[in-house]
Parts: sequence; structure tokens; C-alpha cells
Amino acid sequence: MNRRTLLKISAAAMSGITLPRVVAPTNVLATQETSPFPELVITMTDDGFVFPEGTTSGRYVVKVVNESSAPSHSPLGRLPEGIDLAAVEEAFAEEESDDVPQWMLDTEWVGLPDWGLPAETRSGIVDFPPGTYLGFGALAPWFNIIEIGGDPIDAPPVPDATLSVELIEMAFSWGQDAVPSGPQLLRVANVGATLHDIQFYPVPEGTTTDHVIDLFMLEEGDSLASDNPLAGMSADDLVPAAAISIISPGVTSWIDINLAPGNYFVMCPLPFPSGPPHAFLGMMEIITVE
Ligand SMILES: [Cu+2]
Repeated sequence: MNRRTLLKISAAAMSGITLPRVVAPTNVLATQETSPFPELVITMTDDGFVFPEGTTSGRYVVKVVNESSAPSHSPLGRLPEGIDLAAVEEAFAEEESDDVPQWMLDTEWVGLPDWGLPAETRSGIVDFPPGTYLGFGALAPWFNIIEIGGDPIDAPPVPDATLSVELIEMAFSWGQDAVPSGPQLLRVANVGATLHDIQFYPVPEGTTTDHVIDLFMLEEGDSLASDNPLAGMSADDLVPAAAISIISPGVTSWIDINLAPGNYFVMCPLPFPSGPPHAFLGMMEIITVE
């Protein structure tokens, strides 16, 4: 499997970030003192995810603390029965194949709060049913296995989301007319039939989806038209202000977001089951946050 299949247009570098970003949305809503959910602090290091010893199944307020040297762009999911470390190692050892193994599509990706920069924390509410989990770095060369014991999750309380969005092929279906600025708990439900995610990229006023595509399609050495609001940028300069990692069909997760007023390019970059990024098939739009 080619790791880049999982990145495509979502890769980002640390240098040259020219757009304003919002400070990490830590301790926003999911972590209110009245929360009925236990807290789970997951540390991301350069070697993988570290869970507290003896973590058992449940619906958790999750804090992803990025102690690595790369952005925490790192999916986490429960492997299907029968898939073990050896199968995962074999898949990651294959360098230049665009084939995605079936077990990867069948993995129950939890939709972890994503894209904290080094030293940042991202938070949300995530279900961890018992099982064997795989985490991997989409921007860094690691993967690791985490075992979570315990019982199946039985009728947990429903988080008090302030916003919601459903992911389908190939669109975002919003539960409200607008996304307000400031702290919000966003419910993200994958009600489609394949893997998705959602990422919010701040863009200048007047930017259209065509402008963003022109940026992503830019060949090395070329530059954007001068009337493109993104002129002067490279695709690496686009970094999400809020995002989840891969979320599987039938899974719901909640992420704390804290967007500044402005315009955002919202997209799903995933190419599954095989093909172009979902963004190019319709899973992209510009929203205005007020
Ligand atoms: Cu998608």
C-alpha cells in the first residue's frame, strides 16, 4: 500500500503557514465539569499513540496530546477479527501499490480529533469498543497496535452537541444553516457506505473551491493566477484549523472546534475505496463562519 494514498492533497508542511490559525481547542465543551464521560488522555509520540495502561472500553472525553515532532494527522481504528500485527506489517511494508487492503476498509476508524500541531491538544468525545486497535501516522512513518479490553459499550449518554454534520457519498449534510465562531461541540456522523473525514482549512475572503483545486493541482515551478486569493501559497501552506481523522460508516464522534470568523474550505480528502479524493467528487465546499 502506498502511504501517500491516504494523504494525497491533505499533506501539509510545518513551514510557511501564512494563514491565521485558531489556538488549539482544548478544554472547550467536551471537557465541561458536568461531563458524564470519563476522560482518556492519549499521547501521540514519534513512535505512535500511547494509551494509559489498562484502558478499557467506553465512551470517553478524549484529549489527544501531541508530544511528537509532526502534526497529529493520525487515524485510529479497531481492526476486524482475524487481522493481527503480521497482516498490518505486511501491508505497510508494501511500498508502491495503490491497492488498499480490504481489512483497512473494514477497520472501524473512530474519528479521532485530528491535526494538533506539536505541543497542541485536540479534544472530543469518542467511542472505544473493546478490541485490537491500529494507529498510524499519515505524516510520519509509524504505526502501532493498542489493545482495549472490557465489555461492549451499552447505551452511553448522548453528548450535548451544539452543531452537527453527516458525511455521505459524496457530500456534507449540515444539521444547521451556519457554523458559528467560537467553542462548539461538533457531532460528526458517517451515515454513508465508505470511509470519510472532515477538515476545515482557513482561506482568504473570495476563495472558491475552484481556487483551492487550482492550488492542489499546481505543478512544481508553476504559480497560481494573480487573481486567485491563494496566489503565492503552496498546497503545504493549507493546514486545517479543525479536523477529525478517518471515521467509518456507522460511527459517530464529537470534536471540539473553535473557529475564528472567516472563510473555510471544508473537505474530505480520502480516496476510498479507490479513486480520486472525495473532495473532487463533491465533498468540498466553502463555508463562512461568523
Ligand atoms: Cu469522504
